[in-house]
Amino acid sequence: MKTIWKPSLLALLSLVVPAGESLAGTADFTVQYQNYNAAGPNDDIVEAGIQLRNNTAASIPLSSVVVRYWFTNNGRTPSPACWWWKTADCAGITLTSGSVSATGADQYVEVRFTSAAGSLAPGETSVPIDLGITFGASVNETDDYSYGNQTSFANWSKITVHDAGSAPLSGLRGGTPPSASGGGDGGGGDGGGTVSAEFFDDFSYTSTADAGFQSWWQLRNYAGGPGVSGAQWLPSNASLVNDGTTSNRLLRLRGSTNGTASGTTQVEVLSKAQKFRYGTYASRFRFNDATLSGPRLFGDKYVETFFTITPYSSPNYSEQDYEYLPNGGWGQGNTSTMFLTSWDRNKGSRSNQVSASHAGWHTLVLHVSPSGIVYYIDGVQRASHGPEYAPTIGQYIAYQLWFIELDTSNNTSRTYYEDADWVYFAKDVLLSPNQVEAKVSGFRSAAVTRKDTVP
Ligand SMILES: [Ca+2]
Ligand SMILES: [Ca+2]
Ligand SMILES: [Ca+2]
Repeated sequence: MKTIWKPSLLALLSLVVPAGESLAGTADFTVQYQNYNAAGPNDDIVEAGIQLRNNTAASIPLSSVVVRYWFTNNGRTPSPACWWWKTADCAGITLTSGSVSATGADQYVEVRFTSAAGSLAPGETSVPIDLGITFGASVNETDDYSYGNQTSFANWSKITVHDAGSAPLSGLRGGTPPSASGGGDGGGGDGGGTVSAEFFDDFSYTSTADAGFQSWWQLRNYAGGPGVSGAQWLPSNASLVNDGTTSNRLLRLRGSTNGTASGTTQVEVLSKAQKFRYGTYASRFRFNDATLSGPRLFGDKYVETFFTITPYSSPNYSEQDYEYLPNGGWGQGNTSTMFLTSWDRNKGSRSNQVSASHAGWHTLVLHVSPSGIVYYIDGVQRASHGPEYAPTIGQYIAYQLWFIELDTSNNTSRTYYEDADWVYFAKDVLLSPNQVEAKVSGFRSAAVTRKDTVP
């Protein structure tokens, strides 16, 4: 085994001349690559210099993406290693590998970033990641998809960038992945997110009395938790409204209180079907800090939520929650906080918090697979929970607005609210947030306001 060569910092400052290569797929990132060991295509080591350019207008946390290097292992067992000059001991990076069935690749090494890796500003290019993959014996590199005899840094589309947590060939953010050879796991090799069964509702109804709405959704009218004891759950707290001056319709959920339990109403909209398990769940959703009417009182702690659930009484109970607390609560004082929480009957729960106002429209994308649960907000991964939280049976999709506690000192009526523009589910495939947006755009272009092919 050779020692992995560490390029000098001086050499790293000289580079980056775009090669003008045409890049297919999404283009949030451009990968630049130098083969540090171009002289040894048939030895025991791959040595790739990799750097990422953020092509978007937004700062992107590196922890939200991964880099995949694709190769054939020629029957050997690879051991990935790396140095990264931004943090000399490679802190900020972890490496893993996985199997794949694709043209030029039966395996890939995935570079992941911890929060310590920071963010890439718009237009910024990272320092090089020095990726080494050792095999313990000679292998052929020239049959590897990501291999190139490229002796200085230049654009390279065959090393790819994906959303963290995505399936091997999915969640594309930069470069062109190898073509899938057979399989049909729904991962798709086209970066376009091949979907075999899906559920979509643009909430294009006149009212909740519409037969279409009633055939897919149920409005809670029975008392009980969660929320303030004695509060009512009112079907009439859900309605369909116009999106401003447009004809696009929104599902609006309202909760009201006058500071007393009996004067408090909550709302739940639950799918009639309990058939959603693995796949991509998504909703474009408006959280609000302001009230619809009356004063905003920080003594009112309440929850605006999009979530999945199985009956709490079930031995197979599971749940994945986006729960936004505009007025704080649950130990957060008055600080607006998003709770991202996964539940399992036997394993308890795991939660991450984002302490910031989320007022306004957001696209929520949830990946649920046997590997675990990943929460995205506006394309940025905000939480990842392990396989112990993967649901074991079909789940419902739901929205609620409910009160944790009330400001009982003020008897002025006030109404809080949230809006859902659309909801989407793709069965057994993990779509990137960009792919979800593309699906919804496609439905709208085709004038599809609702669709359900999920068995
Ligand atoms: Ca080599
Ligand atoms: Ca090979
Ligand atoms: Ca809509």
